[in-house]
Amino acid sequence: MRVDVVTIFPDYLAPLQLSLLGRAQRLGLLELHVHDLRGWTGDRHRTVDDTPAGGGAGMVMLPEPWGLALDAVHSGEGPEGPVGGAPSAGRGDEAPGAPGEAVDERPLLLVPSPSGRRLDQAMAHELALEPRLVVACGRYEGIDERVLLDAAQRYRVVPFSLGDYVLNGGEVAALALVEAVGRLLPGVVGNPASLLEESHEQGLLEHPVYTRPPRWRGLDVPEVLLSGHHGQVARWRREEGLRRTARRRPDLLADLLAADPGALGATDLAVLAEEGWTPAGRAAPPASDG
Ligand code: JDH
Repeated sequence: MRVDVVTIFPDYLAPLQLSLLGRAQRLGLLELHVHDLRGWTGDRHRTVDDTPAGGGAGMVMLPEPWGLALDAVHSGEGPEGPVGGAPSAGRGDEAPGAPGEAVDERPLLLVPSPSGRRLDQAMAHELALEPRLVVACGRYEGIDERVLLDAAQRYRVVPFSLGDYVLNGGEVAALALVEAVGRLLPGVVGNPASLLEESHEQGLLEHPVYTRPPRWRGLDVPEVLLSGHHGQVARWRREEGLRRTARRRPDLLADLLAADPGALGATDLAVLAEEGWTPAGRAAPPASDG
């Protein structure tokens, strides 16, 4: 997969050279290009912002540098010309769509925005199937809206949000997106089976984890984990994941049942009832001693 990121703070993306994603790039599994938007300015001060139309506080990013940047990146260029191999829409060997159905080959343009669609694991999986992603990181009060309207002629434009809190710009969201998508690319994570066991893949939070020593500061590793009974370990983990989800993220349980009404068995529901969670979302009646 090729990913291009356009930002006024290219150094913000430097951590993507570390660890797993750095290795993925050295192996050629991920090709990442980070571009400085100011390379597409024409004035002495390399201006990228101006006052908002209609007035108000803050500044808005100018359309002209963004228009030039997205044109150039679309054709595989940086501010100084070509970078990497010329991007194709794909490898040319993708499975075709339904006969007669047009396949939209425009690359995705992902735009971090406080008002975008919330990034989740399902979206990360969809993005991991793409041959090419472009991420446009805004700052200040955001990018002039006409940039996204114009870009829609050559890109599939997808505004996305990291979550319901305010950031100063799109760079942290770009980092999170590239990491979440990059680790799903074939060969990036050593054991692909481990990906499927993760939190947000099963629709539940994960069980707690422990290592050595078996007793630390008076705290013991749960005995079942030292028992060697794989079946009991699996049951304990499922139960702990369910309890955590009921306590911390009951919204995930509702989503899980909406997507798959059979996802929770009778044993699961009994555990959840102990935590005060019932399928209708109503609190279970308090345990009585009568
Ligand atoms: C991209 C600029 C800063 C902050 C709205 C309305 C003041 C506008 N999950 C996420 N949170 N924030 C972002 C994100 C923030 C960004 C940019 C993404 C580009 N910013 C910014 C707040 C507003 N706010 C009220 N006004 C008085 C502005 C821009 C994000 C993601 N992904």
